[in-house]
Amino acid sequence: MNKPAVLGGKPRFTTPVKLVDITFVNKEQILKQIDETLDSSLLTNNGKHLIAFEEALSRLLGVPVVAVANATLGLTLLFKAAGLHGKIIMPSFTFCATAHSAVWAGLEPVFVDIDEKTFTLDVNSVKKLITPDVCAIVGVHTFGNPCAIEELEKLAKSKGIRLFFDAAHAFGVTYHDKPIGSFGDAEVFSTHATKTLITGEGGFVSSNDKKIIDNIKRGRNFGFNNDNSDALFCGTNAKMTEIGAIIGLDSLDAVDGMIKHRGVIAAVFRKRLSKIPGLRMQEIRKDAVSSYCFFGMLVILEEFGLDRDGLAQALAAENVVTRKYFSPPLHRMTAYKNHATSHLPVTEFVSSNIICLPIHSKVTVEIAEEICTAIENIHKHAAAIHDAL
Ligand code: T4K
Repeated sequence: MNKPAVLGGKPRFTTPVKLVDITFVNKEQILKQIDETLDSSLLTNNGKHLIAFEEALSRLLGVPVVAVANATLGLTLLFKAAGLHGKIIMPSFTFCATAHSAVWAGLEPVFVDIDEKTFTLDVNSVKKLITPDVCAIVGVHTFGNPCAIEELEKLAKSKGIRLFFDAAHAFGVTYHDKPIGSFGDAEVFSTHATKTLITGEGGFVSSNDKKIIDNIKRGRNFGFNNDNSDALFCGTNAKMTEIGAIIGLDSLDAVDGMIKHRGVIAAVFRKRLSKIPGLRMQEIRKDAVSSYCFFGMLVILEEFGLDRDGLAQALAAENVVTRKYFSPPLHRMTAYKNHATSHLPVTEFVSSNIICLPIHSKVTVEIAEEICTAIENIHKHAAAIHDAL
């Protein structure tokens, strides 16, 4: 085998293998619809493409949905719409938007530990932190792996508190053959460019609770009544544009094939990388199909020979882009430094060792195999790389 690029060998890829790479199904159709939309001058405010996008999502997930400008505002509007007050339980191992949205809605996040294998909420840790001032739990379907849904539903019900899911990564995920979208009291998806269903910036909330859906519909439009003659409450502006919806409708046509492809690439990674000491891949919940929005694995220094940062650096030299989602965890961020947080050992461990590999439609089986070969080679030369870095 060649020397790894980080030690002066030839990079395995001549152009970067990006972390995210977007494929459109019918770019000409998108451009035609954008052209017509520009000519119509109806760019936003409940236009026909937005309505078509919401209807398509609702049909697919079997639950009412309301599209929003991004998942962060979707979460904020949801917490407001549910009339929550007090503390809200969530993982610290998530993107900061999960907690920021709660704070913007006047709530106090309580960070809870995760499970070391699935990277999702640890139900026993949640149980321990439910006090009378906790009003809700937010589970995050991390990287597209569903939370322990039934256990959390049972727990929330027994405590009389609300249960929401941050499904930012989870479009295209199924659990017991049912699409993610109708679990808990509501779920919030992101359709940001880095996700499986994309509108550029965007997201949507799905819920069987009519009050929540109606309230978010008003809330995304300043809190206006039906004829915009009066603001019934202090809403915000969280509307999705027509151009976003046009891209989203195209993206919807791509999702099925994309999820299948990601499953194939994930299988290649699992088969090859599980043979290398010190690499622990996220365990996908039984009876679930993950979206593999991100492919996350832990790098254990003592077994692999390099830590996560060393592997990231060595892969960068091979022209493979990686990301450390989510590092640091939220309770280590400046924004939350004054937050009372219990000890979160698993979160600390996962967050310090996590690395996400590229997984998308342009990562072919050959590219995935080549990434695995690069990692094998890096492992083989780990001691030399360790000394060189
Ligand atoms: N909850 C969870 C669990 C989340 O992960 C997120 C967002 C949210 C809630 C909130 O959702 P939104 O309010 O955003 O709808 C990105 C995204 O900005 C963020 O949406 C996402 N999670 C988070 C996991 O990742 P960055 O700062 O890491 O992204 P950035 O710009 O560095 O891009 C990552 C990679 O994607 C790069 O390699 C470039 C590539 N990329 C990026 C963009 C924006 C593209 O190829 N095309 C693009 O347009 O935060």
